[in-house]
Amino acid sequence: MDTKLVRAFTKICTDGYNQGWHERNGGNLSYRMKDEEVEEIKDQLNEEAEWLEIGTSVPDLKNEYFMVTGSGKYMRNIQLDFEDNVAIIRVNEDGTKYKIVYGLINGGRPTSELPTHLMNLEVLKHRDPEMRVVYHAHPANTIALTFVLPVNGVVFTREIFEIMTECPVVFPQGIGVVEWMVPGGREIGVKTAKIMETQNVAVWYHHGMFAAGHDFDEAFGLMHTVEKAAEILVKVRSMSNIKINTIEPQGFRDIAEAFNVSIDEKYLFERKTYEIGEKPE
Ligand code: 2HA
Ligand code: ZN
Repeated sequence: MDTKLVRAFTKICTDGYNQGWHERNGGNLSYRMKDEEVEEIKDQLNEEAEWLEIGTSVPDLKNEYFMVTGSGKYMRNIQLDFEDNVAIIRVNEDGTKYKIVYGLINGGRPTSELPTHLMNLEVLKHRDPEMRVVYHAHPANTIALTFVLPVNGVVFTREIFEIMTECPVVFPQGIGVVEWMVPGGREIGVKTAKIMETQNVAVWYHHGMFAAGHDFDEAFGLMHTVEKAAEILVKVRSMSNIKINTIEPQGFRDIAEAFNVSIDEKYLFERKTYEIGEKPE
């Protein structure tokens, strides 16, 4: 299969691998397909495939088609063999089952994080029908921060916002966090989808990150921006736990006005010192 969508899906997988975010089979990707994209390849889809349990229910995604990476598959191999590593699935009439209508030609199942991907895509569709991409990766600096920052989305967001001026412009809604949990099931999917009701990025403690977007560029760009800021914060904290200069709360209000974005005041708490990871009063 060689369509514009296949090429764009493949590119983000390769780009993420080249960033070092996809060791072995780490990370996964899903995309809610447009009607015209399904139409384009309709004659290649096997609608006779068996129905399988999703493990959760996503009624508002009924009958829709998704392009998803395969469980245990390596992101670095997608550019070599798309049909072996990626699936197109269709969700059934009540949103509890799916069937593999294309791909995974040598067997296998969609990503182990399928419940999280579909629950996120459902919530994102409610927010904005054109939000179509959910991307999961294991970027090292973001994961490193989860060992030194409290499990607190406000603190995590403020630290990342302060470290690079671009951050509150790119994701003014901030970052949601999920405490360490066993991955792959419904429970972690529910927590992540709750975050995606209002935010585009969720950090899983000691595991990785989920980023959402209208398209692959947006989801990749968001992951890249958070991870770049996390890298700088790791460097700063490696030198000292105290910042002697930083962006002050009023600076963020000025950014919000200049770039016409809305930054929640909860992120703009006053701090007594510039100790990294300090919690608000
Ligand atoms: O695909 O990243 O979270 C492997 C994972 C599971
Ligand atoms: Zn993972």
